[in-house]
Amino acid sequence: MGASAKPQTILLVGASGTGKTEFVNRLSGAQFATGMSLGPCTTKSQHATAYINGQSVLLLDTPGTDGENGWDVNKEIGQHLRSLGSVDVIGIIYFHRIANNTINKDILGSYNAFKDLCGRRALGSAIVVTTMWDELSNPNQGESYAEELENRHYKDARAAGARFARHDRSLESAKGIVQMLLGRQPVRIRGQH
Ligand SMILES: Nc1nc2c(ncn2[C@@H]2O[C@H](COP(=O)(O)OP(=O)(O)OP(=O)(O)O)[C@@H](O)[C@H]2O)c(=O)[nH]1
Ligand SMILES: [Mg+2]
Repeated sequence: MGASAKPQTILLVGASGTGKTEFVNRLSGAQFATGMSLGPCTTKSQHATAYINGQSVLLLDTPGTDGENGWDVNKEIGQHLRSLGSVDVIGIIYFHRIANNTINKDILGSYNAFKDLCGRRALGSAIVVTTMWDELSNPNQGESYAEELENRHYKDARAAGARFARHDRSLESAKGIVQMLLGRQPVRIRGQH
């Protein structure tokens, strides 16, 4: 294994209440605040290290992007990354609640902020992760929502090489998603340097 001194880093982005912080806590043992209040829960980016199959990975949890605040959040992510010094960003995980199928202004705002953060190249190192499958009143509906996301709403991300995955809230599922990114070539995201 190459002895890179730079921490492998993954960014977790997406609308508020999509499960980003819970995902980080589950993998790293961190105890960052999670919650379902009216406003965003995470207001500043925060990072924690997880160990997966003997490899360490730095997870950068970011504030939810809703409506118009995506630009500010992206700026703050850039600042946080720069404060970490020299890191290798190996991927971006974009979270989407499957149980909330309506593609409204807030979700589109989050998606646009995510694409802007990545730029076209890094979009190929992104994973669109759907969460909250357990909250669907009809689990079969999830299948058609997921297909619609992939083929319609988020099709330009897919065209740029982004992959799609489902998270069932378990540790194994979170690990599997991160493993999809471990070892990838680093990408540069907006504001990193
Ligand atoms: N039912 C259900 N609840 C979940 C799931 N994932 C996370 N949650 C809960 O949903 C709430 C929101 O999760 P967070 O991890 O705080 O969401 P976030 O994306 O970090 O939200 P912001 O910090 O506001 O951007 C918390 O109460 C979590 O425990 C899931 O798959 N199913
Ligand atoms: Mg959060």
